[in-house]
Amino acid sequence: MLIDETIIHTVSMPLVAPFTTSFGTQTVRQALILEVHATTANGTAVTGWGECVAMESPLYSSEFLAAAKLVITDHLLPLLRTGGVTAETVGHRLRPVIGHRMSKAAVEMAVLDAQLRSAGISLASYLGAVTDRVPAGVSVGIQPSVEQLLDVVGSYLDQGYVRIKLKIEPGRDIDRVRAVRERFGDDLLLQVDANAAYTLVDAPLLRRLDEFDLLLIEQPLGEEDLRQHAALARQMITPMCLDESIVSAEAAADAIALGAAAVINIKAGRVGGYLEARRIHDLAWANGVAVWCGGMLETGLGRAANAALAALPGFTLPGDISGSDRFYAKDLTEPLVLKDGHIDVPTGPGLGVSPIPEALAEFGIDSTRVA
Ligand code: SMG
Ligand code: MG
Repeated sequence: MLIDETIIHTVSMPLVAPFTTSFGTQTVRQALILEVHATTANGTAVTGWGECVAMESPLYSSEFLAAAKLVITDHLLPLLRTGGVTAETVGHRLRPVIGHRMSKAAVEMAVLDAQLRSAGISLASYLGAVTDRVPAGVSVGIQPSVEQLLDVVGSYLDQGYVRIKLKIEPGRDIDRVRAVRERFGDDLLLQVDANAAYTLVDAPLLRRLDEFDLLLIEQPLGEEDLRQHAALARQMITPMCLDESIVSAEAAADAIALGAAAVINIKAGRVGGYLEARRIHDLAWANGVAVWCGGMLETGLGRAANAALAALPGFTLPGDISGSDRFYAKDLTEPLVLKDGHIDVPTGPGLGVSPIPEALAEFGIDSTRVA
């Protein structure tokens, strides 16, 4: 496939409610949407879509939207300009650029989508999906009060979500978890995510979470603190899960070897693409480490791709794969809908969904053409 041109759309999508984590509050999701126009070996024109999960500010990780756009335009797309490109070789072609995995993931996603659309294969079957629907968990932001938290959790449970993830931070942790456990009972699948808000000095505090029978604790310590996560894991009963720290299959291998991760949150964007995400799935599977699919407030494009990934056999825990309406009153694509606590895995070629032109026009704030 030859890439003819790429259009980088910046979209700004209002959230249905503010989303607060230990690093800040978001009311709008700005995202980069890549539209790749290519020509296949037999001369057919094909379009592929990719989504970059970088946030507006470098708070979740070092990557951020403005830098991602620059890297994609000036450093990644030029590496794909000469000769034919396949999805399987994009990662290798982009290797000279260090880091910038979210940007690389978006480019690979668009090429993969184009390739699969032209071949008439769904992303799910390409990746090796073994199920046609995936259980949906929901990530609940830090709420102003315990009462509000209980209301919000209750309404998600009423909608049918099968697992609740509570965002926590120092001062809004033990009491929040206790209140949710007491109100909704011992059968509720419950886990917490700290987004790196603690240090190893907090081990005695974090150990108090053990009494609440959580599925896991996600990324309590810093991105680079693999060894410290291993030390904390030895002091806790609650299974240790890593998110921010797992930036590649190599990082996953190190984390597993060190005993820093009993569970891994896989996000294709964070690790450089869906192919690396599948490699981490395979590695974890072979090591008896459970994985689940994380979320980055994706539009329908990334959400559809995540549902395909989560349909692989090693994804034994419910993911942060909520319905489109958990974040957006109106999605960029046809919405993904929660049905009986599950999200259907798209079956159409490629991602199986595309941006609706009117929605792209409505939410788009910039379009840059890169030849
Ligand atoms: O897409 O459902 C979603 C969001 C899930 O909590 C979520 N993501 O650390 O796992 C995480 C966060 C990262 C984004 S927070 C702005
Ligand atoms: Mg997380």
